[in-house]
Amino acid sequence: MAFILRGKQTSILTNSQLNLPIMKSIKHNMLGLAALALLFSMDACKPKNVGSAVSGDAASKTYVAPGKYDEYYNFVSGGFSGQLAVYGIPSGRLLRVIPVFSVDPEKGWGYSEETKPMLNTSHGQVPWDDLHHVALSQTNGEIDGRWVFGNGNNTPRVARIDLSTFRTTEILELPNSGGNHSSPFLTENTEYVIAGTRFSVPPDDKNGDVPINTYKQNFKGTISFISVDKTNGNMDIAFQLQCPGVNFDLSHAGKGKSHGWFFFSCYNTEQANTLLEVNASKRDKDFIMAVNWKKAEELIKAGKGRKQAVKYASNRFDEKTHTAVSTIKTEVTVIDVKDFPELVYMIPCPKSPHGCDVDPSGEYIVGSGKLAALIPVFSFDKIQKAIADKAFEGEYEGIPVIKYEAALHGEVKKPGLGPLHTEFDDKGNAYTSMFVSSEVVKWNIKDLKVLDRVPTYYSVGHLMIPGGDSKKPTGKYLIAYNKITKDRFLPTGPELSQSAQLYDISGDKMQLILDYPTIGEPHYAQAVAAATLRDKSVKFFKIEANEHPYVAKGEGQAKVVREGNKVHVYLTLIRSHLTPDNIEGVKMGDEVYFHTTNLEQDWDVPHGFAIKGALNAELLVMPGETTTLKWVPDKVGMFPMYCTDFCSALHQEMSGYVRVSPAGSNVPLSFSTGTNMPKTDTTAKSKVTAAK
Ligand code: K7E
Ligand code: CUA
Repeated sequence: MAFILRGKQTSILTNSQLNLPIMKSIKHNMLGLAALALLFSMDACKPKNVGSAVSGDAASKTYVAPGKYDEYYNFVSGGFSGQLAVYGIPSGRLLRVIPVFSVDPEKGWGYSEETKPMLNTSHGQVPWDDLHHVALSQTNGEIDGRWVFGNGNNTPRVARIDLSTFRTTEILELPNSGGNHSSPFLTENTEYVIAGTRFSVPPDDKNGDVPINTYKQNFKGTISFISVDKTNGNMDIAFQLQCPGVNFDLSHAGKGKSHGWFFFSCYNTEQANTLLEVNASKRDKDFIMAVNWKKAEELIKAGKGRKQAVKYASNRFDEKTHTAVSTIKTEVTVIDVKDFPELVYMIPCPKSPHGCDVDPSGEYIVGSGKLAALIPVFSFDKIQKAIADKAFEGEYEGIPVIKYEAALHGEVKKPGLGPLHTEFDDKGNAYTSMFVSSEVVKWNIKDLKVLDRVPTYYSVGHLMIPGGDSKKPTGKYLIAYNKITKDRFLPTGPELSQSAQLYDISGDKMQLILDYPTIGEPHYAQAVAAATLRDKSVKFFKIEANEHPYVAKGEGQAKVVREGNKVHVYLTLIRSHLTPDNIEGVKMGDEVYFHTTNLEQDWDVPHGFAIKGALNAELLVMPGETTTLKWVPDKVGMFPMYCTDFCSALHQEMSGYVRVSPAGSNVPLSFSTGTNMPKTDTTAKSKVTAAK
């Protein structure tokens, strides 16, 4: 398949455009299926001239000298790793991996008693997820550097990460949802985090035990509006919109003139319940769904919502006790959109749209049909006029469908193959990723002319420009996040790293300046100027403010307390010893809780804690913090424990022992540091004397 398709293009890819020899030998009725399969087979297109893509001054543009800082923090989703990675831009240096939805034994995330509740859901502890999209909080449509939100695509959840600690501080589960892909997307003052379900499912209060092929009757697509407390960021489900059963893919809020509206790309408007690659690819056009959320807010205020019994977890980390609390909530307010006119409209969009992106002015809405050979750009003003004029072509599941031409600003012709996502710069340009033709295409938003195209290596998903989905984009860097790397890095067995590619977009022509591997699978990412965050960074937690119930605020408070078969060890960590470091009197059948407090009051002095045979994890304890490891001894004997983080020249000495005795033994509970010395051994002494 040619790298850049040069043949005639219509609004929908035809089989001949796919130009696949294999097609000739396949039965005609299988053409659609085969075409789609090949269209999305990952290495369908490999650009030529791979080696010559980088020009001479690339190194100086990405070189950040030792000891110097990067210009941007880049928050990159980890996809199936469930985590969030933080990179410095333009160096591409990995600064941090933040555990979000997936357990992380490195830091004890999801293993320590304090963090276990963060991963609680209505299903119990779900220790992993699939994090696709990140959204930095905004004020007046500009990134404000307070929080970054991420979606759990598997078990529908939204996480909030505090950008003063770079830690996940809240996870909210979403009821009535079957996958949370179209999420999280923010309104311009972070009034709401919006989350649309990927899979439509029967609502939680309905009997879900129905035949799968009753999709059309029984399945609904729910969109959650999550309110965000302005002062502390706490999230709550303000209300949900019950929409027709389709798949919601992506979304963006209106901004500026379109503030108050939300736009969602919908696919599977065929409402297929099987073999979606064929059955959900039948219609020439699916929809962008436009939601007047200010109107929805009014309806909720007027009491028009219906209370629905549900079950979902709201998990919050308390910075004072350094402990998460999980609360199961039991009610949401739902509005059925078909019952309220002027709330939701459908705009036809070719074909199986994926990205749904709004330009910085809020006027233009870009729908990227994965199977379309053009990119439609809709006009907010025209949408409003079409609504006023009732320029509808009918309805879909009770929702008015605006005439395509009435909403359309225009189409970008021949952009490339497989458009996915669009970001914007500060000069009125848009940049769209082309998954199938592996390229980034730059085009002008007003006249829709293609201005430039550069190859990606390979199969690009999302793009990212710092501020690129806000009202204030920048115009210096663009990053492409690629699914396939093939020959780009040293081979590492069957699994190769996915990658990011950094482009300089300051000139007319985009220029590739750096490749670097990423963790997990990168989907969306955002970036914020380093100056916005770096001075807010918490350096350590104040020990006097620590309200953990098992804190020891000094070595004098270190102790071991037995409560039945539970043994609570109030253990302190400071360079370079554990207190206590000799513990005896633990017995088989006991549950031991090591409540470890790091007494350091200095930046960058974590201590670790580990004990031999622990079935869960180690801990990494920040200065001033208390964290608990539960340990159930599995045999009688001696168990070394130690600090896992090389904290001083005597780090190797930062260790101790726990003696485990049989159940029913009469070894008394004792604990100490530095005093449990051997009794003077007169026998040994006399032996030495005798030998002389
Ligand atoms: Cu295109 Cu899940 Cu945003 Cu990945 S999604 S690429
Ligand atoms: Cu503390 Cu090593």
